[in-house]
Amino acid sequence: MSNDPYALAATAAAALKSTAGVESFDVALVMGSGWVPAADAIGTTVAEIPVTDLPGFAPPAVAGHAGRIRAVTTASGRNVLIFLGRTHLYEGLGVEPVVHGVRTAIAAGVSTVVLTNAAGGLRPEHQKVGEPVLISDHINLTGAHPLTGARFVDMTDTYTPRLRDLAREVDPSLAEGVYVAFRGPTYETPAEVRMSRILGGDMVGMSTVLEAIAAREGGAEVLGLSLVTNPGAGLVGEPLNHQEVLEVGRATAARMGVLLANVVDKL
Ligand code: 8IG
Repeated sequence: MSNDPYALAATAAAALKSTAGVESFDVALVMGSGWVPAADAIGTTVAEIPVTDLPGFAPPAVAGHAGRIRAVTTASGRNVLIFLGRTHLYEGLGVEPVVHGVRTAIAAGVSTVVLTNAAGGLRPEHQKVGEPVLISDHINLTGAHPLTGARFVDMTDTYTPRLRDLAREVDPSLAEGVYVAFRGPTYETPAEVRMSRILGGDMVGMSTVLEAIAAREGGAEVLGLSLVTNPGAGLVGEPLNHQEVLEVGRATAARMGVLLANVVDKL
């Protein structure tokens, strides 16, 4: 097996296309914590493959992250890859497994990558738990980066304005915000939450930014959506817990599914 991550992604993409019997894919959706139940609304399942059947993917490590890739055809005839779960930097496997799904999707033909996550809200005064927020930009505080060498990729419009406009056509109530990514796996301290607000952040999470960078490097457009499942640590009294994240996901799955299906239809 090659130790070139792009060659590994090309190998995984070839296996994925032949297993699914699909010649090329158009769109990839990465379903974060809380978003997996929304996947059923996107279209008709053509195939579902455990990630571990393909080269380069780490087995799932988090409850609510199923570790499967679903190939779906939408009503409008688009071929969609849905990643039911993702690999996180905090799993300790390094940055390459984190972005392997996005690179595989791009190698399989994808030109639009929709990244979803569950996140802490830094603006509880106007972010309700269970509300989706469009990611307008990000701040990468993970201390990691998927690119090495002189790869001076422009990051001005990482979260493509055209796709955000389109998402707002589907749901005019969508707010936008800046996603601040930490490595995790701990949630932030209250001081780190205050810092993130001062830096201009609106949500905090442990995913998405490295995948967005890899997608931009690969020439794909990115749409990002955070499901706010808790206020950032210290902003309200309660300590944070992962079960609540999954419950918010289950409670909002229908709305998130309709939102994603309608967005994908308009792409
Ligand atoms: I859900 O408050 C979820 N994921 N870093 N902070 C970070 N990640 C999160 C949070 C949070 N809530």
